[in-house]
Amino acid sequence: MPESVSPSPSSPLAQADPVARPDLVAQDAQQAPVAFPPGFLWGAATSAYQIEGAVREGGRTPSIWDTFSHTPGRTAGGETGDIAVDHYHRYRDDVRMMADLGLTAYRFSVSWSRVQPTGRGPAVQVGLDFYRRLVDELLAHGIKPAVTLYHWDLPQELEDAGGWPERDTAQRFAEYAQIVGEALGDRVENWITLNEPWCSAFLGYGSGVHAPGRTDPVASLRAAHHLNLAHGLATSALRSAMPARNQIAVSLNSAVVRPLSQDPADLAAARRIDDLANGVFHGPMLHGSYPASLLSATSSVTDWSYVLDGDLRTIKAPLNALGLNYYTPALVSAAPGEPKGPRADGHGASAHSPWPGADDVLFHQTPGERTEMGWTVDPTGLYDLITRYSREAPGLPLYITENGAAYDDKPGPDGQVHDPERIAYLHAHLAAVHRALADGADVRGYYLWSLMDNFEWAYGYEKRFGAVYVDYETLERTPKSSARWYGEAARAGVLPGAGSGD
Ligand code: IFM
Repeated sequence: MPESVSPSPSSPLAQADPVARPDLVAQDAQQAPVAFPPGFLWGAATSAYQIEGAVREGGRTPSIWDTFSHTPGRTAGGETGDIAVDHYHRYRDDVRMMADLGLTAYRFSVSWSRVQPTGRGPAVQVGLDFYRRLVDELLAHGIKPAVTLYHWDLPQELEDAGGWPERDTAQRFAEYAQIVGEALGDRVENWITLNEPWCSAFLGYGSGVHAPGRTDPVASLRAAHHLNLAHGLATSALRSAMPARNQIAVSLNSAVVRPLSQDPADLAAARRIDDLANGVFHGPMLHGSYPASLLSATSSVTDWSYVLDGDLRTIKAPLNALGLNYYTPALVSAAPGEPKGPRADGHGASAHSPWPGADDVLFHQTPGERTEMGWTVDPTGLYDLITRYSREAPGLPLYITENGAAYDDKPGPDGQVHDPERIAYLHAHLAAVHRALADGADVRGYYLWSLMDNFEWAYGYEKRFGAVYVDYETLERTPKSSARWYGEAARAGVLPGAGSGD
């Protein structure tokens, strides 16, 4: 690796560096009201393959998720995103619903193969027109759009050419970013290059529970590097294609990794997972280097020779903001000599690990209440994550670009969907955001995952993350009580009590 390699200053155990906001602290101390700063964005998020459907319309070609979901045994019940929740045809009603609820922001992703079917060459205008219309509709309803360029749906043609383990895919992504930036940059200010590149690299090419379903640890690390490179190249391409006022960010599912004990072996295990979950992305993106501890821990897997001269400078292209996606913390310990096998790391069962070079780390279930995903509800993790990145990237505004919970929601006898657990979840996590704000963090907005129930990847439609219930027979949308509760918060900029709204 030609460029200098220095350890990332991150530590999973480090403390915040607050510049306290007495106005917000005082409100917390009195227990009410929990008020957010003016201009704070109250959004919801979705992604193209999870909601659009219309997979064969307008010249769109298959992405890796079309191929994967159509492969027997890959998704629960063999479910696919062919129809999803038909947002492609219903987007006008969906936008009106968001406006009626009171949302001020909406984060969606662009389907690469709808815009550039072969993953290279000229754009298909029909594909771009769909997103132009969607953005116009959002703006007409006073909702601020945030565009994610890549939420896991690589055009299949690019996977056939080698996918993310191949360097050329990063160049192709920059070309695609330029196309979308030119098409939407005049009306969309908030941009996100990649969503959760950890999942693309390590679930897609390591454990294989996500598309394209490959299980090769070397490929997963190559993919991680080329996703980083794609982010850096795309950031520069977007800057050249769009007005300077636009904000460019990336959404990381940065893990909150906690050691089971203070035993040095457990601390080292936590460090290893922290490097593979976080440092592998924020190291080069924020600091221009891969953590030295990551390079040494993975040296038996790869020599990192695919990191070429100049790559780290490219990847460190300046950002305007950082997106954090948070669901649950990870609890780990050392397990020397532990045989390889399926792991309870919260990312699906596979005989193959998504953690290259960390086969001797054990994941434990954190105690406490759990969601339908089996993920422990722990809002302190969100506070820790925000304060960590406030220190890790001082001066960089933060957005919570995903946070939410799946529950087994069903309409009650009154036809309404009552989801008090989700209200409690949202209340607790927004209160954690508020506490971080009061302690000096610069959080500019929160996007609930997800606007409506949708295709939850390998879990098919069985996990419902939506604030809006979708009847999968009729595709009718019914706002759950959490949607009304969240809309009330958005309108007032103040959290209603967790007990209200239901
Ligand atoms: O549904 C996903 C989303 O696509 C990415 N982040 C996590 C969500 C819940 O699993």
